[in-house]
Amino acid sequence: MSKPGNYEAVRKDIVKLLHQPEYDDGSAGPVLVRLAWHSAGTYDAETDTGGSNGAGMRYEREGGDPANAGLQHARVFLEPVKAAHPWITYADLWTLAGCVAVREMGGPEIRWLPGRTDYVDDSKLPPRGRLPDGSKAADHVRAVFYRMGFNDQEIVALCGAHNLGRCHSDRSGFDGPWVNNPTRFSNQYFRLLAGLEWKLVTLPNGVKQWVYEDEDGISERLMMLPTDIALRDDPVFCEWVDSYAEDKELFFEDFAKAFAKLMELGIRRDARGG
Ligand code: DDH
Repeated sequence: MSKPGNYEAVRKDIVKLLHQPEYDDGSAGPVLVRLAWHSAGTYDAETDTGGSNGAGMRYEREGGDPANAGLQHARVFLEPVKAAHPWITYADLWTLAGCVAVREMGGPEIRWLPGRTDYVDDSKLPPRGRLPDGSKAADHVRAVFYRMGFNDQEIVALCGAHNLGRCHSDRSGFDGPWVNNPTRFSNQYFRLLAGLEWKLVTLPNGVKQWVYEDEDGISERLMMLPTDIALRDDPVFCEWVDSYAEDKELFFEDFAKAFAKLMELGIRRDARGG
């Protein structure tokens, strides 16, 4: 067991578990990033409810939200780390793991602070349905992220996380990765979103998503959600899609800031950081 407060030791153990040859594209990284985001993304600024405090996904009420399907894999990956460092809260562990995973997959360093509690405050519990629905349009995306306190630029930066990982037909119903190398953090998602011709298809399960077909009509395995395409087609969002497609450094900088802000939603610390 490490000494309480030794977050460096926790970081090291998170790095060690990222390599998972039997899982998805060989990395636990993407699903850990999604766990961190979904733990925080329930925040509502107006009522100060939701957010990563409380690690509510441990319980059916939040963990069983269909939007969180598949995130049990991420929680299971982290159990040995929790066992080795029992002093860290789940809320801190999940958010830290997301930040460490981004960095280890080649992304920016994200400023992360400890201090989240696992105490579940019933008055702060988010209702289901606060996380975004991939089948919807730009107005839905704005409603969800404005509720958390983000602006249009931050929304686009955050959605650049879809450079990582994939959709699973048995989780969300959508299917496939956004980019060719889904375990390497880059601005490829924006370059493909802005640069390729996307075609709307209906999957056998009835779910609609966009796919890329090359000149010979051969369908590549790359995909976009309707909410991803909405970023390309919205007059304000698309300016940022283009900027991030052109400038990887700018994207990394803006992503790091916005993700750090996401991890802090609803978190308050006293002067000693407690
Ligand atoms: Fe996402 N995301 N996401 N996403 N997301 C999915 C996977 C991943 C939406 C829907 C989906 C963000 C924003 C949105 C990641 C990170 C982030 C899947 C597939 C769906 C559906 C799930 C599955 O089948 O396993 C929608 C809608 C939005 C939106 O903004 C409108 C943001 C902001 C982030 C972030 O991290 C900041 C990651 C990583 C994945 C890949 C997970 C995996 O298992 O691989």
